[in-house]
Amino acid sequence: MLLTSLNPAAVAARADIGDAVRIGGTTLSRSDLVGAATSVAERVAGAGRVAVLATPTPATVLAITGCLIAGVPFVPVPADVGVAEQAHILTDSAAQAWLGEAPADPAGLPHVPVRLHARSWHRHPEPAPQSTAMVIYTSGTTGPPKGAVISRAAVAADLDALAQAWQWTAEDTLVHGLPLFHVHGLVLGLLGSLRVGSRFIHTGKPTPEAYAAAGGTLYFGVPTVWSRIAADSSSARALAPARLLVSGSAALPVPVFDAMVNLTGHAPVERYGCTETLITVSTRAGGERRPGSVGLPLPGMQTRLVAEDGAPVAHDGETIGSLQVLTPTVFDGYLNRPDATAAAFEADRWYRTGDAAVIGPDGMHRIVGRESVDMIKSGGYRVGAGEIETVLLGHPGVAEVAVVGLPDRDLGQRIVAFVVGEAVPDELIDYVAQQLSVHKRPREVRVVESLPRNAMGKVLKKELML
Ligand code: MLC
Ligand code: AMP
Repeated sequence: MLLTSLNPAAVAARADIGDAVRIGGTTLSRSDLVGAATSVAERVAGAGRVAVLATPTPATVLAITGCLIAGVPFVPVPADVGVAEQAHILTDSAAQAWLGEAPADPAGLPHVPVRLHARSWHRHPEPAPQSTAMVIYTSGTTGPPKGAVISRAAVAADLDALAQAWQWTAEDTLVHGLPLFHVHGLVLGLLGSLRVGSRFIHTGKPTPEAYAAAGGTLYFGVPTVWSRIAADSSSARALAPARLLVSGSAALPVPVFDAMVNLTGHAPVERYGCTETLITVSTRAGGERRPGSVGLPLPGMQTRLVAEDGAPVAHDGETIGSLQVLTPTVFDGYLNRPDATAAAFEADRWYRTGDAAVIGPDGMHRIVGRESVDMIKSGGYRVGAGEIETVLLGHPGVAEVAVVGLPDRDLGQRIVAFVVGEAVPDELIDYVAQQLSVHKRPREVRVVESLPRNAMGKVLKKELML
């Protein structure tokens, strides 16, 4: 039977093995973590939903852990959030307060600080497995981000499957420097460590030097992080004593995979997933780690490929189809968006990932790319072109706009806006950074005379990507 507890029970059980969390220059022992987070739980118990400004700090870790203990759903808000995106997240989620770090603009909500030195040892009853753990806002192809409602049972099932696939135990020290407002850094990194009982070290920025100095056994990174490490041979060599290096959130380029093998002696494990389903496919610590492949479905999960007309696609290692998954880790729907939730599923409850993939006769999966040009992955961040276009169209100097992701060696894709109008490019980049999250700003704005359109007036984005 699945143990659904997301309390840091595993952490508490290992008081003998010292520190639990190192983040923002502070180390929390196992009793610091459990005592201070339980004290947070006392203060928030009974709240409907709270917002957590997810900066990589002890206050954020304690706020999140406290919510899990109390069974209060939390909404991680991007640390670099802008005004329009924050207003949308707060209104849509109906968060009642900020918990943990103080936002620059609380937007009228009360702020409940976390007391690092408070302690409580009260035992809270375990919340129902089907109850909501968190609501993570994630971009679609159009419109503002949608709140994916993720249950405690989904998180627990995913972490247990990953622990099995990666032979992840309480003896590990997990290191990463990723944001705590998305699945990778938050669910896998932080909540994974709490559930498995491993030490958790957050490096701040995920620089090659910081990864090299951390002395972990298990490292998580997006491909941009691994590619920067591969370009810094002395930092890469310092990772040789680690047990496992894991890449995900975007495709790991084969040359980066090869460079990591050469420099660290480790073939990276690559895994695939999304906010809505958590991680569903991975190569294994004890199995083949094939460059360019994300491996096999995790235990308890199924995948299939379908053609445009819905017909099954052969698992022949060549034919591309739309990837769908059936998994106990799937989300409960988008908050306030029954239309979008319904559109995300087939009638038989398989989730449409929006990714094109190939599956081999041996079951190994290769992700070919996104089906929509309007979903951009830059540095592992998922960014909807429509969201940026809407903001840019609100600027007085912009008459028409099309946002695309162009190939980029460092970031996978870089966000580029093609604009018709009088605006100054740098002003537009800053404008997006103020309104949305800073990481959603275009790297480049190209002012053009006109946008290529078809007879119906629709912008031909593929032409902009040539
Ligand atoms: C960036 N800079 C700019 C700019 N864009 N300056 C001017 N104009 C612009 N348009 C600046 C930055 O502020 C920074 O300055 C410097 O340039 C380098 O920026 P960068 O290239 O963005 O690098 P960095 O900030 O280091 O970010 C790279 C990164 C980051 C990899 C660390 O993208 C990242 O954290 N990605 C992780 C995303 C993630 O976790 N995704 C998981 C989603 S969950 P300065 O001064 O700061 O150096 C998911 C599920 C799954 O996908 O499968 O996991
Ligand atoms: P997000 O919802 O931010 O978690 O982004 C999910 C998307 O990231 C997926 O739908 C894929 O497009 C992409 N993705 C995640 N992991 C991988 C991977 N290993 N290879 C290729 N794409 C990936």
